[in-house]
Amino acid sequence: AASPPAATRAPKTVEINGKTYATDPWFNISPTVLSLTSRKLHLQKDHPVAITRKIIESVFPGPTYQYYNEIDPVVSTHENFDSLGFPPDHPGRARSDTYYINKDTLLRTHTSAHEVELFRTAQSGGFLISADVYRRDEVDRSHYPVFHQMEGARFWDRNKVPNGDLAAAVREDLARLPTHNMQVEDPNPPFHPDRNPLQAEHHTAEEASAVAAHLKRSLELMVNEIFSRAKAAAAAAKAQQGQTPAAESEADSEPLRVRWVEAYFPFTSPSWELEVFHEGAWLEVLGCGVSKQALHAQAGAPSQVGWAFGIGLERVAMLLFRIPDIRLFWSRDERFLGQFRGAGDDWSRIRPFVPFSKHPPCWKDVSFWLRGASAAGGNVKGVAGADWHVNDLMEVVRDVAGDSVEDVRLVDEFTHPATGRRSLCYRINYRSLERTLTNAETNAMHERVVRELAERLGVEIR
Ligand code: FA5
Ligand code: MG
Repeated sequence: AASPPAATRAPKTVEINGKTYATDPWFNISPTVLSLTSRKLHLQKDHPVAITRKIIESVFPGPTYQYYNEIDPVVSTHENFDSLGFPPDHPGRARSDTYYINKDTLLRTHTSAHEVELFRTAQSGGFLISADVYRRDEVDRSHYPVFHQMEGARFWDRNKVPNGDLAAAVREDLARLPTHNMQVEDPNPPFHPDRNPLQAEHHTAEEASAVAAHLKRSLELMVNEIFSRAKAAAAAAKAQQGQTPAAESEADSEPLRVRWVEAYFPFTSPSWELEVFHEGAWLEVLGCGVSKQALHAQAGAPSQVGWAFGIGLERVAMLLFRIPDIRLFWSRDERFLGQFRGAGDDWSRIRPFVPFSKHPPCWKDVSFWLRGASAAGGNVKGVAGADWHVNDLMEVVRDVAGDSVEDVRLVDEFTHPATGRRSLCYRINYRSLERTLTNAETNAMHERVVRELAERLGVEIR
């Protein structure tokens, strides 16, 4: 994995939500990201992430589902990866992808980190966890190093169901769920011996089919609820503008289309992703599956059988509120926050977000030679090398320019014919969502980005 000289800048300890942690050379969390650990957007009244959370919670009611919304983001490597069956060499564990405090302690990359703990303690047979999660990633309008996920799970204890008939108990619970009228495409069988196997040592095909059917219906109902609310919001906005229902576009009256796609996660089998047809393309909104029995066993409850899902709250909120850029969620600008005021208590007041004036972009390029081993090439598309990872560049840009950067793209890659050295050129698009940046300001930011790239990543600017 790439090892930027971040450690040299690392503090000896860091404080996160009132607790102090000792760092070691694995530490790689930028000050910007550290400062976001206290924001907790999913708990802020009237914030679109919090409203989205509450709407989803309403589809998974208590007492069966218990809600956990304040679990600390600092977890062990064991919780985040090992307990879920991630192999030791899984790329997600790399320092280029994950924010580490020290070798054994990190900022959770997903809410699944808490599954085993809650399989042990949640007595009701179900839970929802909403929380901030952290990933080192690219910079664009749908990626941010901090976002929010909701984990959901439902499980049955085969020693406690009537007559010991697990499949019948699950089917009975399924029969109590409402129905919907979405168009659902589900072309694959509930499990497939190679692509999406049944955990044959632990349950029968009949049991897994019942659990899968309960899972799919539950999540379809959730998506249906979100999109019905999105549709109602759009219609209400039109009505307010004095447009009659006759002016409703065709897209608004089409039924919602969703589809189930086979997937792979180390902690579920079989597994699926749910995609929604949105503005002409299929968009992945969640991952899910039948929980691996090893998780229930670790929780001391090997007789549990059930399902789990993980959904990105921003991704759903962007659809529900038509929010075009993920940076907006972090805005403290009244022109953003003010548009949702009151909607947290009364969902009929949800309206599509109206962008405030779009400020002009200003892009600038930076070109540099890679150093050391990666300079010789051998790695693909400027993404990663022995001592180079594109996520390190992304982080430097975010650190310097913060939310004034809209996206960063590789625009050119070149290998010197004589020396074999590799050069990369990235285009950084500076654009604030809140105001027009002055030329002087943009130039100063870009100069600092260039300087810090040279200092922190050791690249040679061209
Ligand atoms: C996971 O994180 C799994 N833990 C999900 C899961 C849970 C599977 C339980 C099975 C059982 P994934 O990395 O695909 O999977 O992320 C899950 C969801 O989070 C995605 O479908 C998407 O909605 C959201 N998501 C992922 N990456 C981002 C991102 N960079 N920005 C915004 N949302 C994201
Ligand atoms: Mg995914």
